[in-house]
Amino acid sequence: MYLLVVVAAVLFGSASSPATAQSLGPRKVTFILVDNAYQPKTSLKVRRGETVTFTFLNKGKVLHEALIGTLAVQLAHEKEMAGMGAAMAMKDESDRVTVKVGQRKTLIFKFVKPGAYQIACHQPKHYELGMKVAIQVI
Ligand SMILES: [Cu+2]
Repeated sequence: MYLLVVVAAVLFGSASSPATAQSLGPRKVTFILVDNAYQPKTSLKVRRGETVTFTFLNKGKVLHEALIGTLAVQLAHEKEMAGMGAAMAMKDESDRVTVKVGQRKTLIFKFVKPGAYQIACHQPKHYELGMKVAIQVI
């Protein structure tokens, strides 16, 4: 059963597009990071307990990041980053990556609890400029 799920993820995940990003099921989702947005901007629906492999590719001209978490997590990190002033790279963790220009990073994230999540960038001003994507965990 586990093997079947993995195979399905590989088969369907490779065709990442705005259309598949909306669908349910194990999958891979790729975001292009530009200045200052994620592409596609489409919101995602994820099942509770689902693990999603996210790939982030920075095609912008500045440093970006991707933090996956609830609104509370986003606001706490926004506050933390705002206190630091200039753009800086945070340490990669299980829920966040910093992506340099031209760099590609992968984050495998399991959505344990239902609720409203976001993927967001908290480099100076990026969050308020709308560099975020909504994720609904059902
Ligand atoms: Cu950014």
